[in-house]
Amino acid sequence: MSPSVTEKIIFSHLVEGEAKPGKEIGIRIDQTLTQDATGTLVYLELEAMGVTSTRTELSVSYVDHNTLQTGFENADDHRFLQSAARRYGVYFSRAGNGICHQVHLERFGVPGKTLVGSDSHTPTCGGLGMLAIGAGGLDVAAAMGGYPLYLQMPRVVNVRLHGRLRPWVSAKDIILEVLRRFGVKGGLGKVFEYTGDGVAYLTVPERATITNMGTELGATSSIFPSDEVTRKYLAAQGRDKVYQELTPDPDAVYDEVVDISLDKLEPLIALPHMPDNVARITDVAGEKVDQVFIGSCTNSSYADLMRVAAILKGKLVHPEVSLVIAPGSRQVLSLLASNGALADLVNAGARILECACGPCVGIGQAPPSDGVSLRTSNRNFEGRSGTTDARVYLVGCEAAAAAALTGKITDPRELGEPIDVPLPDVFPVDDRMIIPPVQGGERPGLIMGPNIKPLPALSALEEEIEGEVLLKLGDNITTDHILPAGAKILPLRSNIPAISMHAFERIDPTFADRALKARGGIIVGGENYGQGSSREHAVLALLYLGIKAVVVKSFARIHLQNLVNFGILPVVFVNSADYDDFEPGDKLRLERVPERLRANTLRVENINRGKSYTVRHLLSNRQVEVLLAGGLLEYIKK
Ligand code: MIC
Ligand code: SF4
Repeated sequence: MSPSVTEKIIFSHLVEGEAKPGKEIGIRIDQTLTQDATGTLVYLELEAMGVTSTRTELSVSYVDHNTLQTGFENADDHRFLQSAARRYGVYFSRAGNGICHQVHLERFGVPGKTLVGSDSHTPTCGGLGMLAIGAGGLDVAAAMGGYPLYLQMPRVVNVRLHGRLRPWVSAKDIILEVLRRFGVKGGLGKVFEYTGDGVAYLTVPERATITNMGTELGATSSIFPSDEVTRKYLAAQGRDKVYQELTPDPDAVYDEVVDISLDKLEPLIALPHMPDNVARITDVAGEKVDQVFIGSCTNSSYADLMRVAAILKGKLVHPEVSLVIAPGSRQVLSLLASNGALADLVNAGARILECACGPCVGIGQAPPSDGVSLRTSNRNFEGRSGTTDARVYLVGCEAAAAAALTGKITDPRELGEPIDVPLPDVFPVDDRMIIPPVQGGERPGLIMGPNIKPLPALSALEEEIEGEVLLKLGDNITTDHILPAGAKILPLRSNIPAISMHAFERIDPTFADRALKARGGIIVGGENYGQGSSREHAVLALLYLGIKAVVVKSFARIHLQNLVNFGILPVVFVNSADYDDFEPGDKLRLERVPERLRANTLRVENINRGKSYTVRHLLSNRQVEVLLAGGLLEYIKK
């Protein structure tokens, strides 16, 4: 057998199961990362599991999301996380040091290793030849405690890149092309592995742009080989010691193969409100733009921002455009500051933000009413920017900078002579904003602020589940719909009772009240329910409000696992057309749940219609037992 890169890493980390596509496997995890908005729960969960110190080779806790401190909540969370890092032996990347994925790529990622992170864009480090997977906090906590990460053995899609990108076409256009072909649910159960002669022309940060946004395919991960380009990047980061070459066997067999001719690609753009709604920039050129945001874990690297600076140098941002730039890391910002590019950006009228997620997840810089925002980030879900009726488009840095100057969507090829930004041979490495773990000594306690509340109580799945359909939803419901982010709600991430009151509020502001009055209920939905973020809050809020089951046409990967981890029953219609028979307010009943769950013969009775429907789960036997126990914490205790 001739393995792919993906298989090589899985085979060398396999601790349970058979590596056959679709079957559940358990893999050993070498590294973990958490970020502040999901991380506070991770450390509360570690505490609940009784773990005393991490068993991974390396674990890092980042503060990069909730850095806007409009009250004490986020600052208290940062202090809590710092105390947790000390307690568990975790590296602590302080606020200001940068976005977790960018910093992990620069300072910690290692080819051939496994990484799990409590953020859906963890696959960014796939750009270094790492198998990097996003997961809910509880799975990350379990990995930190030395448990394997369980997942479905993925099918591997080989994306063969041919030739070289033409001037003004960027790595962002490659991933937008993949999204155009596969769509937001086309990656379910798959890893996208990039090969071909075109790979050699892409730098590690460019590869990382592609693997980062592979998340929007619903994929398990995305990965590039580790080659000479990887070696040079690691050497420039002073980390050549961790380099190892990792390429697929020459006759590796893949489950699916697609070809992309890089020399034929054009600048692309994702139209509102889905990342797979991809068009050619020329199709929409001329539309007026109100805001441009350059940043996020997708496009905020050194070369990205250098190109922007070169485009803006000596010019001024269009009078009707607000240009906002957030560098991905302190390393990037420091380079821009020392070589003068920062001055070019500032002089052109850019509004520089700290190195954090910021506008990407609605933390400040909401666009104006009915406005158009052009962003280099990865998600343009409705309302995520903080302005419900804003239209967000996703582009690469060059197109973003072009629009900032012209005030309208502009083909970057109109900018003239191409700009070449070579990566430095040596990056200025300064890790002093990363506090290393202390070896030995006493285990300090956790410092909890008043907004940090205990996890909700978990209980075993009931014999019979009965409840009203509280919401009937369509396809592609995102976790931003289920539990929105944004500057107002994010500070409640450590307070489940308070954050629960915001569940589904953009779809139905009465939802939380109705759920509490009805003492819970059932959610009915369409395809790809729960796509997007890894936030466990999108499950914990429903648990708190008493939701017992979610019946949909299909689930997104991380969200399905989160439902299992907290004991909410996730099932799918066997016959998708049955979905049409359900209405809000219908009373539903599921009987003999444990027995039928184990046999996968569950039925949902719609009492109002006097009819019953077959539904099934997509879980392994282990997941069924986790669910029956009332979630992973209870299962581990058992
Ligand atoms: C996002 O991009 O939606 C986030 C915020 O990074 C989330 C994590 C979170 O909700 O805290 C993600 O992608 O997992
Ligand atoms: Fe942060 Fe946006 Fe990346 Fe999520 S997608 S980690 S919010 S920059």
